[in-house]
Amino acid sequence: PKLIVATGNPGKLHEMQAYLTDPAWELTLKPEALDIEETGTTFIENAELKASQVAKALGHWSIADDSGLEVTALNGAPGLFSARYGATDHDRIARLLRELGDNPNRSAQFVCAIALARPDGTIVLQTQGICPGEILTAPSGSGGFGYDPIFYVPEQGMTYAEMSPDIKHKISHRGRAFAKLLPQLKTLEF
Ligand code: ITT
Repeated sequence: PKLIVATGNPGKLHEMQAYLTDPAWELTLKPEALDIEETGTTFIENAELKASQVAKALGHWSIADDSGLEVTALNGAPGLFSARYGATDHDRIARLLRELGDNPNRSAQFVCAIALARPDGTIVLQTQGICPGEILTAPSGSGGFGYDPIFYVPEQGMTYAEMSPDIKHKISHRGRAFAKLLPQLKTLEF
């Protein structure tokens, strides 16, 4: 069946496509004009909102990702507002580094919630993945998207932006969410 990927973020789309390789699903990008307001108070709620409303509007299966970066010393900001924290990736990174300043507590985590909706908008699967890390004092690396150049993962000794796509896909918040989702997706009847 057709599966609408309910995102307007090209970086996310690119990564989601790397997980959604089962030929049973015919991936299709959501039309740009169909923009869902993110009124939820959790990542899961927003992922469900986006998947459900896009599925209903188009009459096809839909999958959505809601994600963000939670910085401990900023009480979890930018969190749900990660996309709205600035106009461009550059602005968002600059603002985060400014607000964190020389605070010695650099601890942070990336969170990714994924939801899958049936053509009638019913949510049938939802899952969440988390990747702990640290915020650097300056960007490093050129891969990935968004906050990747300032998000350092101690286990890998690299920022998300320094990792090969393969490594990021394995260890990232999105990778961990999809690792839980994919086995369930396989057992679905459609
Ligand atoms: P859609 O809602 O259309 O999918 P969005 O960019 O608005 O796109 P979100 O509301 O979920 O999506 O915002 C997530 C933001 O968190 C995103 O814009 C990035 O700035 C950041 N983000 C999420 N995953 C990331 C990743 O793997 N690497 C870097 N930044 C990421």
